[in-house]
Amino acid sequence: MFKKILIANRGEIALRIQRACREMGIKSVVVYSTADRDAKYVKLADEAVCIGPPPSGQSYLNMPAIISTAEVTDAEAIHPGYGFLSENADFAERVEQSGFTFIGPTPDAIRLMGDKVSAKQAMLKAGVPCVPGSEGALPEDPKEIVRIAREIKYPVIIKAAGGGGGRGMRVVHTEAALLHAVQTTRAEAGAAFGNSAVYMEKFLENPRHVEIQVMADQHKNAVWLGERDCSMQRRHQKIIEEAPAPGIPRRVIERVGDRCAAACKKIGYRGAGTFEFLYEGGEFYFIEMNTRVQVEHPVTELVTGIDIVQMQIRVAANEKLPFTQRQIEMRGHAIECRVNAEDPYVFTPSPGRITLWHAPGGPGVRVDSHAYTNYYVPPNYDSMIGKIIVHGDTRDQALARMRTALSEMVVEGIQTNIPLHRELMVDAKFIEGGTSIHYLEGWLGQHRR
Ligand code: MV4
Repeated sequence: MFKKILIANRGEIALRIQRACREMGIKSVVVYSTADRDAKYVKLADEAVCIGPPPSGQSYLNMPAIISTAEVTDAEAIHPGYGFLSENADFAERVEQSGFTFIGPTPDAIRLMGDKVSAKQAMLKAGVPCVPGSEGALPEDPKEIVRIAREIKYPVIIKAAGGGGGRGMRVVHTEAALLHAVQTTRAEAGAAFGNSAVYMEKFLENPRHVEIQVMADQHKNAVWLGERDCSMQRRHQKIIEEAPAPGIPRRVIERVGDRCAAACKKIGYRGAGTFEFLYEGGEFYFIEMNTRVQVEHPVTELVTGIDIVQMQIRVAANEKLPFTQRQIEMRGHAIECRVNAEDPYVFTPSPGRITLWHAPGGPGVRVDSHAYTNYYVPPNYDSMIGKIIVHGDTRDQALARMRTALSEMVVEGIQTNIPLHRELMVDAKFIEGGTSIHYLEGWLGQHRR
């Protein structure tokens, strides 16, 4: 096992990784920007090295600064967390070429999944159900493009191969609008991602977003750790996630989960990963794969009892997965609310000094946050300052525990989205379960103030 790991991230996930290291007897090095110098996890780290000014480009995205910090501190491995460099294949490659272990998949696997066209082709080949669409990237010939759309039937969606996470997409309802949409999406994709390849899919009008967590070692073992429903989102930012996904028959999930694990084996995947699906009309349709640990991983940890971050470290150190698929048991229900420093209804960021922070507790309540009373939320990064995660024997118990937790939570000095969470936890449709990816935006329109 590693003796020392460098954490190339900030905020709650830096603290989360640090906790995993400490529990495993591994020393941790954190790198930080001057905006994060007072963060608690920086003080708690075995070693902390300032790598630059607040802008991410000069700190958390600065590959030479991070790799040279690993060199001078004698770290053996680098955990990239989520966001920043976590899905950057060139970074993973440079980490390994410098003699360190990248805690994540191989650069090849990151690259395969980073290109959404090659990702979909690989998944189709591995037997994972995908959204009906073009075979690979769209050709140049306008007649061919029109033919493909007629075959798929309108509405269709044009997506950039280099996009993902909601960037570079355009919905097309009629043949009249098709070629212009393809041209515009191509041009935007070329400018934004340096790759103007686009592909076409049937546009699913009212799906849920359900994802499968996988974990693979370097000894040809791969398992899936259940699903998460992440449909409650606004502008591609998830705010509530839960496991299991309400109302989906177990056999349907098991079939797709087994496909995901088999696909991991087939492509030689290692580490943690997430297969993103749209779920509509009782069917799963693969859209993208994320090759990192995700913000919402704790809901899976609470229902499986498996520490995903520790497992990432173990498989990176070449250990075998300590369980088989049959040994994985899902118990109860977990819900996560992301706490953002923002106006709860207008969503403008609300950085600044937290004058009072009181986190909830009690049975089945977990809070993952680097915040505390007197913590200053810097304006330079994502507005998420923590997560409240609850577990219960049933979804009803989890909901009740989340309501209780939210009622205890106190954050003063800045605005947060906690009032929004309190309202959603008593919303009849959310309580019923199974709302689509469009529900929250519709709800916000109805509850405008
Ligand atoms: C789609 C779709 C409907 N049909 N693909 C948006 C993010 C990216 N990961 C894929 N996305 C979508 N792809 C087809 N064929 C609708 C979305 C989508 C979405 C997906 C997941 C979560 C939130 C979303 C919000 C808007 C659109």
